[in-house]
Order: sequence, then structure tokens, then C-alpha cells
Amino acid sequence: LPFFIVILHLTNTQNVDSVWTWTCKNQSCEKVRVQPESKPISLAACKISCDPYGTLWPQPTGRVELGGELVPVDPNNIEINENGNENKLVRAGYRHFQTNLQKLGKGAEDQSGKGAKLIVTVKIEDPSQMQLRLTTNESYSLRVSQSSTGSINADIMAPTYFGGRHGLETLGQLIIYDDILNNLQIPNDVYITDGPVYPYRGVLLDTARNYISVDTIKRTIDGISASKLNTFHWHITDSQSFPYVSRSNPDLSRLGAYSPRDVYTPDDVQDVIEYAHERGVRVLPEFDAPAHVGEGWQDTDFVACFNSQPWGQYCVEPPCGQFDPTKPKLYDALEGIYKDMVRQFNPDIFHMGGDEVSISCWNSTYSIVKWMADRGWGTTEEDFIKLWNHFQTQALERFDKHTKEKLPIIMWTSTLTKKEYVEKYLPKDRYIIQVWTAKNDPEIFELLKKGYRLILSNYDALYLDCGYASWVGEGTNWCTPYKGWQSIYNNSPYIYNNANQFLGAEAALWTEQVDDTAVDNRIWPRAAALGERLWAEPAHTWREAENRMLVHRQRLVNRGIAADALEPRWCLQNEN
Ligand code: CP6
Repeated sequence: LPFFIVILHLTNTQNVDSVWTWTCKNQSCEKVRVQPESKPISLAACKISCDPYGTLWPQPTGRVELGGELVPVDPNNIEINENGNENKLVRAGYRHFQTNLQKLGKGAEDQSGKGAKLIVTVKIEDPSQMQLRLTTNESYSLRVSQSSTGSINADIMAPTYFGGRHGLETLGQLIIYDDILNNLQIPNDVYITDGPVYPYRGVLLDTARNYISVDTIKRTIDGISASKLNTFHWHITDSQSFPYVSRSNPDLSRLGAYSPRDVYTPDDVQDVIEYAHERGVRVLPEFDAPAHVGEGWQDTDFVACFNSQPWGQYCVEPPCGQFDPTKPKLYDALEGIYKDMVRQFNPDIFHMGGDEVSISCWNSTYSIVKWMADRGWGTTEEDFIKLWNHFQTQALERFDKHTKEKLPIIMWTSTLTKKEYVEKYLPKDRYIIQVWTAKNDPEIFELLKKGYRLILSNYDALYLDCGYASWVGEGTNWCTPYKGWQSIYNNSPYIYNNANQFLGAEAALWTEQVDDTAVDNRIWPRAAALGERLWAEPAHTWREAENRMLVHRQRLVNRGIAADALEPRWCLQNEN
């Protein structure tokens, strides 16, 4: 008979969550069957009263008072107090806040005239700070209270727009969809002060191994901003394709894109940058060189080893390709691309790649070895490092011609960043090193000892791509096994001495085995785990964050991001 009742329940309700409700007291919750006469509290409501951080992701770092009662709000009755400091950016921030609310309440009953009015005020101390930088203050405070007339006041204060939009994101996360009452609710007595621990919180997307659509890039940016990450690192070119349409050299994408449609036009790039900017996200362009070039450069003689066979002798993945530093006209071509990128992206930091240079590629190119011999150089590793330095110095000089001030340059760890070379060729006041080897690589400790600023992308936790690639070699795993969000959550710059030299970290999705069909679920919700790690540097492990992670994953899905499921839905309905 009990079995029968459950079946009846399931068939009688449209939403399985409605079969159960939760009652919560003193941080402990009990699941009970919904009684028609009892006041139901949904799971999301329970999470607000049961988790010290409610439904928030990432957890705030300052004061967190989530009190009062949950009161119904009317998503169609929101007043935005522009407060005299409105500008285009602030108005966009309000708009995106409202859009996210509409998505949350998609299935909700119309609350017109029923729920409380929500009055949102954002005070930005310095609205003239329009560009996100490493020194930007991203903090905010948020107060939610109910007035005597019943309306809900949400007051956000922030030094910059970038803090203000984090405040709006938090406010949006406080509003929950109650699946039993089928309405939106907000706690009516909240005080939060909040700000990030690390200034650089990134996600890399490779759009060269496979073309990734602008829509998918935008959804990725949606997830980044929902998780209070702040950097979209755009690995926009590589040996396999050149989808970036360069104004100064349109031949590159004409010859190097997978098709005339699989490109990023200046309008596309502009669109992505603006989209990200409004959501508090910097777009960081990478033009990877001198290795990782190839397609697109066919009409030049600037690239060595392109399509060389057997490719394993010249690079780590076909079709190889590496700039020939001895060609003077190469630097004119690079300058054109740098100029295009600086104008379009207006970057505050630039990524010059520098990874996986193959000495044997240069060493097997007769004209290069001869050019070196003419200068009295030999062919030792050190000689090739000198050649590489010749490239890097000239490339940087050309780059610097197009910026007002000298920008910080990011480079991947490589032979050039080894302890015997790094200080000689990459001054630490100019270069930031992005570490991609395993977390216990001794080179990381050397770079810290020397005082470099680092970004952590250790592949044993932060590489999101994975799988078997037949072209790497029979039976060879291209990367370590799939990392769950838990190992990403537990990975921290904090394990190192001098952790303060880490500007932050970045999760990377390389796309040899990924295209539009899988980007969302490879990145999400795992990159959100990095979001909390970098925002809050929590002392606890992933267990304490698990309930909120489940809620956040659902939030990403509500906003149209195809984030992976983490557990059976049963776990969302049952604590622990
Ligand atoms: N492409 C580029 C890649 C990788 C790197 N750079 C890479 C290397 C090793 C692994 C995964 C990705 N595919 N341009 C290294 C920074 Cl395991």
C-alpha cells in the first residue's frame, strides 16, 4: 500500500520536488511529506536557512547575515534606482539582473499584484572606472530589508561597476524559485559584505582546434559571470586554424579558417568583448607564438616545419608549425596582428603564448641554423634559447608600439621559463607566468622563489579537456583522467609558500576533442568550483560546498547553460 501511495503522489504532481518539503531549525533540516495545511518550504528555501551561505555561489568572504523570512517577490515589479551615477554599463548590469530573474521564474505563477515590489539601488563610488584591471576593487556590500509598506529594498554599494555587478549577481542568487508555491521569494533581512581573494579568475577556451560559435562563447561568458570569475582567455589561433579575421592581414583567416563562415569577424569580436564587459568579464586575447602557428601563413615563408613528417619529431601535435625568427618581415606581420588586437580588445593584459617550442624544428631548418652560424652561434639548447629571445624581444617591441603604457605580458611555462633562463630573458616586472605543468613541478617553486607573479593552470587539476586521442599514439592517454569538480575545488594556490605571488588561476578547455556540442558541459559546473576557490579561498573542502554546488549547477541550467548533472536528482531532494 505505501508503494501505491508514492505512485499516486508522483502521478498527481507535475513536479516531483513538490512531493516533499523541508522544515529547518537551527541549521538542521528534516524532510517531510507535504501536507495540504502545512506551510511548505521548498528545498531551495531550506538551503537558505540550512547552509550558512544560503544558495550563494561563490560564498561571500566578509559578513554574511541571511536572516528574516522568505517573502514572495514580483519579478515584474522591480524598480531600479539609478541614483545619479547611471551610465551605459550600469544600465546593462541592471538589464542582465532582470533577464536572469525572468529565466529563474520561467515556470512561476504570475505574481502581478501578489508578490512584494523590489526596489534595487546600486551606489557606485567611482563609475568612471570602466575597465577591469588587476588592481580593480571588485568588492561590494548588499543590504536587503523590508519597508513598512511591504516593498523590499535591496541596496548595493561598491567602489566600482565591477563590484556593483557582483552585488547584483548575489542579489539575483538570493532570490529563489519555490517549486511548491511556484513563486519567487527573497529573504527580507540580509547583510553581506564581499570581495574576491584573487584578482585573476579565468577560463581559457581554445577556438582554433575546433571552431566555437559566438553563441557558445557568450554562454561561456554567462557562466563565468554567474560564478564570479572575471576573465575569458581567448586562445583564438593555433596551428590547426586561424579563425581570427585580422584587418591588417585578412589572408590569415581566408587561408587558415576551417571555412569562410568559421571565423571571428571584427564585429563578432566586438560583440563578444562588449558582452563580456557588461558582465564584468575581461576578454584576454592570446596570440600564441612562436610555436602553435601554421594554418593561415601559407602565403609567407615565416613558418618552419608546417606539415612536417613524422610530426612527432617537430611538435606535439600535427600539423606542427613554428615561426622562423630569422625572417625580418615576420615582425611586420606580427605588428599588424598586435595592432589589430590592441585596437579591438583594448586589453589590460596580453598573452603571447610561448608554449611548447620545438628546438628540433628550428634545428632541422637549414636557413635558421645558417643564420645562427653567421652570428657565431652553435646549436646547443642555449643557442636556440638565444634565437627564441631574438624572436620574443622583437615581437614585444612591435607590440609595445601600439599601447599607451607597457602592458603586463603573460607567457606559458616553457624551456624559456626554466630557472637558468627565466630571469635573463623574461623580466619579472613585465612578465606574468602561467603555469600549466603538474602542481608539484619543481619549476613552480623556482619561479616563486625568484619572485614571479604566476597564474595557476596545473593540468592535473585545471585542464578540463580529456580523453583518448588516437593520433597521440596507440593506447596513450592524452591527458590525465577526468577531474571532478571536487578536485578542482580542492586545488589551490594556497598550498605553496608565497601564495600571494599568484594573481589567481585559470581552468583551460583545449578543444582537440571538443566542439560546440560539448563546450558547456566540459566547462560547467566544474569551472564554477574554481570560481569559489579563487573568490573565497575557503578553508574547508568540497563537502561543505556540495549543497550549494548542486543549487548553482541548477542555476546555470536555468540560465541556458548545458552544465553537466552531478548527481541523481534524488540528492537535491535529500540532504547528504
Ligand atoms: N595547446 C596549446 C595545447 C596545450 C598547450 N598549449 C596542451 C598541452 C598539454 C595538455 C593539454 C593541452 N593543446 N597551445 C599547453 C599550454 Cl595535457
